Amino acid sequence: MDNRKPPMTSMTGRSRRSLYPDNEPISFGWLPTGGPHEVYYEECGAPGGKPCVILHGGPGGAINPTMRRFFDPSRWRMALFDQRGCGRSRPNASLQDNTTWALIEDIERLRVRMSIERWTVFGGSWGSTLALAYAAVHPERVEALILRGVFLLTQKELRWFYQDGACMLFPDAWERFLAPIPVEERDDLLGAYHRRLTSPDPAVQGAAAAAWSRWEGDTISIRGPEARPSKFNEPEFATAFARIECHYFVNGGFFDHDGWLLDQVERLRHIPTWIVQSRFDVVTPMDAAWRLKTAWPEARFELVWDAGHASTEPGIVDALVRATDAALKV
Ligand code: STX
Repeated sequence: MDNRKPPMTSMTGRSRRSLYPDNEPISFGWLPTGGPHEVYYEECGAPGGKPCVILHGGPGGAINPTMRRFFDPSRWRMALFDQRGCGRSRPNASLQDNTTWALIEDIERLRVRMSIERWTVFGGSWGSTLALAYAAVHPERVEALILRGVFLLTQKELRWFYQDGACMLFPDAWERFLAPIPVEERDDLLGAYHRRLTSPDPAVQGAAAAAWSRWEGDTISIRGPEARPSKFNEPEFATAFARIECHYFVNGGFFDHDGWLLDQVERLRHIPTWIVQSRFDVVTPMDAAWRLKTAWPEARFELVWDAGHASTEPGIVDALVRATDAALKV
């Protein structure tokens, strides 16, 4: 039997790009913030290369070695960091002074630390939210934007994923998400989860964090459970991820009003931008990317049909690698 995999092709029959080879950080360290947080960062790729910053998802996720492989390491100088409370940043899972505006200040601290004037900003999911918010505050620092699985952090998107939407596609996983919450509290699942994820009882926090994180792990890929990232099962990752996500979501991303990000687009339209979106993204459905594209006709918009939310879906890797190559010419 011939069990070799067929070559990966796009819906147009063109062969697909894959990730750049694995590469090791040139340097890493912890950036002081003047407050309780120390932010872990890495510099990767070519010291004299074109600068970019890579923003991870969640909020509450972490950087990982795959994220640097979307960029040609011989041509880009990449900065990656674990956002406050995340990954190797200290203290882990802390919600203190943890807001979108604080993260934007950290991005600026990192830029100054690395003596970079302007950079390309790359982010998927919450990373796209943070990229847009950073560009809205510091448009003069952004050379180009590469956004995947656009998430505008509106009430509509939160309702879809955490209350009444995605449950229609994943009723089996949804049962597990509902399990820690008594029936009387299920009209406001974000609120019910927030109370548990901020509980002084570590057992209550841990159970809620496991169920919260599993829901996202279960729905993230079109390829099914085999593609679920194993880190969602690690208690330390799950706790930081769930606590920080829920904290940002009950606070509406700390934005001035619902839909604030979309209202900033007029000021960003001069920035060369690539939007990569999956048709079957259940976590951050295409509605947000479409609204962004409609408000921003100059942005290049690439729709990938055979993919879900994960950045590692083959069609998404292909589109993102082509986007970072194209951004070299900006
Ligand atoms: N959260 C979407 C998001 O940014 C609603 C996201 N989802 N999963 C992730 O990020 C990780 C893969 C980084 C955990």
